Amino acid sequence: MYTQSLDLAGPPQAEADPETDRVIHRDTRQAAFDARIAADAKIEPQDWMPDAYRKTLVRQISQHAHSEIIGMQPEGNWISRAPSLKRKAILLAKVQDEGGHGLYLYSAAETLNVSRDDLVEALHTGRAKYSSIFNYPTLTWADVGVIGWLVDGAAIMNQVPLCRCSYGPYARAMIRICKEESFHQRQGFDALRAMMGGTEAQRAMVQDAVDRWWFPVLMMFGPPDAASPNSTQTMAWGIKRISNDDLRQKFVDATVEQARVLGVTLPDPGLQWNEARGHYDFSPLDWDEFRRVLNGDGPCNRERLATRVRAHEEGEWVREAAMAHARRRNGDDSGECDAR
Ligand code: BYC
Repeated sequence: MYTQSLDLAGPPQAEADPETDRVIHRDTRQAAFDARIAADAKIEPQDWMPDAYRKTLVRQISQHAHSEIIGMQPEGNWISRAPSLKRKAILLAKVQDEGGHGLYLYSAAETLNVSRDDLVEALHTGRAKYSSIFNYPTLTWADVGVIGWLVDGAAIMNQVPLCRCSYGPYARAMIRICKEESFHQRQGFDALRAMMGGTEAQRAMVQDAVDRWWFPVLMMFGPPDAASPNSTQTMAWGIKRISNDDLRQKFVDATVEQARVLGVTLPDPGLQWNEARGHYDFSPLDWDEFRRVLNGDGPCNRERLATRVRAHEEGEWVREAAMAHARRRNGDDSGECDAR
């Protein structure tokens, strides 16, 4: 797994700058990096960066990419059972968007000198994490709407600040992703609104889905700040801009009114407006459940990973064909592809 250890650069080392051929010191580069971070300027792939900054970005961006790719499964499960042609077309496009987000993010990670194959292998062997939320099952069509409304809603809350992340390629990828996520959130809300205007059974189905997803969605934001080993450093580096707890609170505050408009009850008796804080209070979350899911023991962990590995293996011929096509376009094809 990409380590969390913040192995700071060792003693200053002399290195040759390939452009000027002059010997420059690591602490000079560190000072330039620190100055860029302090000035809120972007770090680009060709810029020198501390190893720990690079490792942290690889960890977060690749886990984010894995989440997008694994996140295609719970909703993909319902494409063939969507209740109308319109909903099916929307869902197809949405799931395809998630695949696209994964690809932008793998590309952003690759600018940090890691190979896509290594990242994918880390996912497939269970060394890399992906978002806890995708280890829960989609039992009914209402779950698809709730994923759009709540899961994508939480994702936007977390991802909008990442558009200002200090690492340029990640920040730029997030701008595009957030635009698409906004549409995803609205389509989820729209699907639920249609169901809430339907029969009693449909309304009960929506309420049941909200009851099952609400607490896992709140855990998407990560452990409480006091138990978040990475936050202090990633915030100092301008990767994360808002803490896990603050984002969770912003999400709760924004969602209560949406639930009222929809006509569903959020399943937390402790949820109430706190005038003094100017925020909604909510009940403590079950962090044991979160740890179990992260450790591979959620309701769908094994199924999600097995499905992903199988899809990767079955897609081998597509990757081979794409490589053969690329070689041919570059004029260095041996003709081996035609002979097959
Ligand atoms: N699930 O120190 P912390 C989507 C891990 S997909 C699993 O607070 P950090 C969508 C964390 O990695 C959007 N693991 O970490 C797709 C760390 O472990 P490691 C997914 C979690 O990084 C399809 C440890 O716990 N979004 O929208 O500072 C369909 C300690 O945590 C989780 C992103 O990936 C979790 N929920 O903060 C629909 C956003 N939470 O790595 C929708 C990008 C924490 O040290 N990522 N962990 O072994 C982030 O913003 C941050 O990485 C996090 C965690 C806020 C998630």
